[in-house]
Amino acid sequence: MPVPSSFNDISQDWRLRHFVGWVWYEREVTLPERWTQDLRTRVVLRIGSAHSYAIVWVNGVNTLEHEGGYLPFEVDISSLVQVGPLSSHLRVTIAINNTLTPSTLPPGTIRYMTDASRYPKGYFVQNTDFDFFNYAGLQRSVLLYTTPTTYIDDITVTTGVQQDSGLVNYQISVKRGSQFELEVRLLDAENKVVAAGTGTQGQLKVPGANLWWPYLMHELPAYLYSLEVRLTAQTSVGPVSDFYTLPVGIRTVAVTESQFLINGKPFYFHGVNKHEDSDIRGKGFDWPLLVKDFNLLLWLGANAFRTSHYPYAEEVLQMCDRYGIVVIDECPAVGLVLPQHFSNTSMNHHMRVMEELVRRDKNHPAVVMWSVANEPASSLESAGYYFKMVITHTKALDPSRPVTFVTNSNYAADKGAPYVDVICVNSYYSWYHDYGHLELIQLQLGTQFENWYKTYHKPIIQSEYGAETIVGFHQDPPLMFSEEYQKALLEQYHLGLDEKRGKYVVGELIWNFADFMTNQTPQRVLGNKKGIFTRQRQPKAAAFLLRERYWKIANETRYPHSAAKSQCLENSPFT
Ligand code: GCB
Repeated sequence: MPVPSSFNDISQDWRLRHFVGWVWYEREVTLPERWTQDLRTRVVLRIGSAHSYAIVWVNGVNTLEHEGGYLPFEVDISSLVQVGPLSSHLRVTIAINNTLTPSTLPPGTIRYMTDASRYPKGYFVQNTDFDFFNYAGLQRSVLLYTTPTTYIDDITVTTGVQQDSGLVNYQISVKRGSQFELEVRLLDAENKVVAAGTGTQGQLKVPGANLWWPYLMHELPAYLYSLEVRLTAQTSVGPVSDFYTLPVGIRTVAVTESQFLINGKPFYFHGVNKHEDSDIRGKGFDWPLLVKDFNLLLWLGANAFRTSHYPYAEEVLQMCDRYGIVVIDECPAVGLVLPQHFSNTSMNHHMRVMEELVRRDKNHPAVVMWSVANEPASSLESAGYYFKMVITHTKALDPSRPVTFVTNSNYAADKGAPYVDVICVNSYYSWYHDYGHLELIQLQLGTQFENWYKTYHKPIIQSEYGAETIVGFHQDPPLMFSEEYQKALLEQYHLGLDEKRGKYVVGELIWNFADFMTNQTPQRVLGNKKGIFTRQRQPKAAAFLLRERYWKIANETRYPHSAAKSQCLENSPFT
């Protein structure tokens, strides 16, 4: 089985595609001698993600268990590999179970079919309440790496702006040592040192700082400094040093009653929702696919996406930092629709997942907001306390970013909305309601926005809208599933959005960037086809429509950066 990849679509065996239960990965490797003989070296096994429950053995010794499929975990295996002169042989065994239960994220239910006249003995199905295929396996890289025995464990950076100076606050956690020194340097993009400090925490001041701006908002978007942290320490077996470089974007994020501000300027999200999904790989990480997706985002004039409906690979966020694509970072809480999904067990797990997510993604300037869930049954009584707790916990973990969850509940019934900073609302007018009646969209969208705004006085993002479209289906006048219908539906939504844009609607994210695989149901034709690109990343007609709109929005004078305007025009398809 290749790693990284989902296991489902690799073989010709249909049983593996639908398999629910334990799968086993095993790999033997030879470690460099220095790793096993130098006792100042710490050897770590890091798993980028294992969906969904994993147990890890190293040379047959049970070393680690982890719950949750979309975040990394690691274990110090030094004591297992530094056991003698011939210890360089290593066997890593990982058992993974993709079963989803009421307390996993996302949740699911195993249902045993007991009617012996219709099902064989022991027959069960995995039920879920989300609309993507539950791909599983080692979908991200598995790494072995080393650090010194006293090492830099974590760095937390937050940034601010004071007049024309950038402020970089850092906090460094060092583990397994008390006698150490830390030197910190901040380098600009030309590798010039612009500020320096020492110790585990401090503030660096950068006069005349280049701020990190989103794509199309400034002539020099996505400016990154690099923070170098150098540790020197004394250990019982001699001196060691550790070194780490962290890209840093200096920017601020704030939310008012009606605006989303980046560096104090109103920001309008014009972007997409994505999935980690492609032919053969499933949710397996793949660089060519990622770079292709970024080329499409830049082509489209998209400045943002939501990691619907789970945290994406770290490389994705690194690309966002580098290209100025703003991210709403979502945790895998999708399909919380039953009362038992709001239990204390679920809540504790949900909070742990948020801790892992914030720890992993907190330093990415591209991440401007956390989303703690997608379309939960937030009108249930228990959802109020649940979201109050999860959101409060997330804000305590990271006071520097707003927090939201994405709702499709009625504005008057939503028990979680009081706790979010931004209302993110999904609606499918003229698709799941009033099928085919495009003429109703503007009225219904206007009502939706007015209701939410008058109730909460918070900025609103249209976080999903769209239409299922089979590429190559044509009908004029437009009929559902044709490319013409997708275009016409988008046009009606855009008229409604333009009514409120610049007032309190601060963004629109199309559902979806590309077609993606789902469970088999009579409603899905080889998956969800609401992509503006096919699963193979070819444009449908709607992609061109959206491209025209996004570049127009970017070119509007609302962005008071004249340089950005000219840059947009240079790259824009309309010059
Ligand atoms: C939604 C969900 C998304 C689905 C989409 C659809 O509201 O958030 O996961 O895929 O609708 O196409 O039905």
